[in-house]
Amino acid sequence: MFKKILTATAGAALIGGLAACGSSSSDGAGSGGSGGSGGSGDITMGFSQVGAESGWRSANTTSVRDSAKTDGIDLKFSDAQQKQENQIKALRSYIQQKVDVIAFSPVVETGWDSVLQEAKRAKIPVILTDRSVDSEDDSLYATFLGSDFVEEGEKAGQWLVDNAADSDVDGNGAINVVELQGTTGAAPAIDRKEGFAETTKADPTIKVVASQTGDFTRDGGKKVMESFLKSQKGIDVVYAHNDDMGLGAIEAIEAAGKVPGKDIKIITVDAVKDGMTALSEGKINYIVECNPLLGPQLMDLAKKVVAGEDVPKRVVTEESAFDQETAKQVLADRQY
Ligand code: GYE
Repeated sequence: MFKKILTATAGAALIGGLAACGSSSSDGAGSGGSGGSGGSGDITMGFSQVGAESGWRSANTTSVRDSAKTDGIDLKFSDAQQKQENQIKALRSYIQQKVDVIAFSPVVETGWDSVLQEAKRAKIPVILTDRSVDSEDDSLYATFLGSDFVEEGEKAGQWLVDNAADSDVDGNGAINVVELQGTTGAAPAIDRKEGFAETTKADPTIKVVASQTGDFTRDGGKKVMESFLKSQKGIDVVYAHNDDMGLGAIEAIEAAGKVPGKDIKIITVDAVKDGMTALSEGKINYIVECNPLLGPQLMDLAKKVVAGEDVPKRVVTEESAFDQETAKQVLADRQY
């Protein structure tokens, strides 16, 4: 183990310059003398982020960067701009650089086995952060830290079942839902769809009449909602897989002369500040929380994994959900 740390530290020192090319950047966290329990530069982590598509993602990136600094972990950070090929490139470069540990948030669920096998052969442990992979071989990663997205979808669906009477806005006995899906093939898009569909089965008047991806972005949500407003009659509810797409939908609904939260009910996931503000203003009706502040737990797991300690294969983050009243109460203290 000791030998491995020595080799990796030497490797890390060499890489400083290399990492500056492409979309990668070396934060130099830990090398600036910011201190931390483990001392500067003991552990080098290569982190491949999905992108900067949403408020959630920005808060997640800040949390990872800040926690690395606090813990004295040397962070190599790269932004994949929501493209799997960029993430695979980043992972290969981290393997080449012989980092001590790789963490990444896989943009989609499938297609990771070969690059993860390369990391395994190089004896570099991998931590899945936020999103998981769909692989038969769970020896390809040390642990998965993140939310239970199926449960989030279930909470969203349960709110609709519980508020069905109010949600049949046009009172015609059918609750027509349009769904704004996250990135196609991404774990949170697949699971939030599934959880919602399962739970809303309990009420046969609830029907998802259209479902399309808005790629987790505000602009994507707006565009898809504009087209739904043209193609669908009698939309009662929008279920958006994240706040940003819900916020985009609000713009489209207002532009069409309707009142979001009243003429069309809106349910979203994340609970970032902009979403919570819209909820407290009555433009969104319900938000299921998804916590982006994974940095401290990630660094903790990384230290254990590098030290060869056992860690649980799955670490689930704790979350709640908010209606318009509770949003007003917590908004002032919201960090992100
Ligand atoms: O909900 C969304 C982001 O993977 C949980 O990704 C994350 C999701 C989050 O773009 O806003």
